[in-house]
Amino acid sequence: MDTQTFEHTLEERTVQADQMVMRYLPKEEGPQKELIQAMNYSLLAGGKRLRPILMRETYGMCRKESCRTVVTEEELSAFMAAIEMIHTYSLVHDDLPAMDNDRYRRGRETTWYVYGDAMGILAGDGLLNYAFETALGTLTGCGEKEKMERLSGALSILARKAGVYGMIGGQAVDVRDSGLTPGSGRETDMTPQQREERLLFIHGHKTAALIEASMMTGAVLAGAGPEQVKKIEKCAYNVGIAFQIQDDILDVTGDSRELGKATGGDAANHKLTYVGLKGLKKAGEDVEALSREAAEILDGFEGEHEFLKQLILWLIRRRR
Ligand code: GRG
Repeated sequence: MDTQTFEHTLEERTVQADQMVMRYLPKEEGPQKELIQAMNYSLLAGGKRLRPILMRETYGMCRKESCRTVVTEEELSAFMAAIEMIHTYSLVHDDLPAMDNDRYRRGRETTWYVYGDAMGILAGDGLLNYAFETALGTLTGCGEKEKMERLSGALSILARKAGVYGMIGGQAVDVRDSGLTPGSGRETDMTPQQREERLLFIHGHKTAALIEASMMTGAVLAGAGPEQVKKIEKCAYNVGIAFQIQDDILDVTGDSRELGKATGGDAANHKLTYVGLKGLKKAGEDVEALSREAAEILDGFEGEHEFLKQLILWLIRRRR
């Protein structure tokens, strides 16, 4: 696939994912209208829609023509919207004054900055819950055993990877190490190896877990078996770690207008980052190596994955 075709396809897939998210927005009505406006404000702020795109592409790669209709595109789309809601909630909460205290995200003022702290917290809570309401909607009237197993398998992955043993767990360790909770702060007597292990724990949970959820749910909904799902998990872990390292790099070298958010926050918040640990050059090399390994894992799959592979390689050079 040449660069022009890739970019055109990416544009097309992003528009599709945008439309998908829009179809599932809660209606801005009732006494809680302001809460729903705050939820939709953050969801409609744009963003790359990377997670729903990864889900759809993995579903396409793993789907067998013979069982095309077990889980429909319609049901997949509910999961695509759900993962973007979970991701958006995490950004809304991460931006709060109690966490990163950011005023600018996705090229516009952050949710808490527009609607206030209390509504920012509730909008995040609302998005997380609405994500599960949306995905659970696929179970209504579902009598078929195989379909039920796939949908509930995908739901379990979503819940676990977003939770204590996934994203929230990673964020909690990050927040603690950054000294944001009473009596906390980075342990000063760690060896370099322990520091690297801690950083990989944080990156692997805070960032990679949701990327793993995106690709693994796509695979499970398509009917992939446990061995294939394991391979997808490893591939997505690599993509997630590379994505976070690139985020650390962009925090140092990026352009805030291009990124749609402030840069330099990691240094200002004394965060342990991959760039801080290994330096810019090695960080860039590791993004490349992790992404190439992820792309090789995909080559072990028979289903169509050219665009997915190009997307993973494109992320190496992303500027936003
Ligand atoms: C608050 C429970 C909780 C978790 C927050 C995701 C996260 C955990 C914090 C965000 C911190 C951060 C900027 C991490 C870097 C990786 C990342 C998730 C970047 C944002 O994702 P993109 O670039 O965002 O896909 P868009 O806006 O394009 O969707």
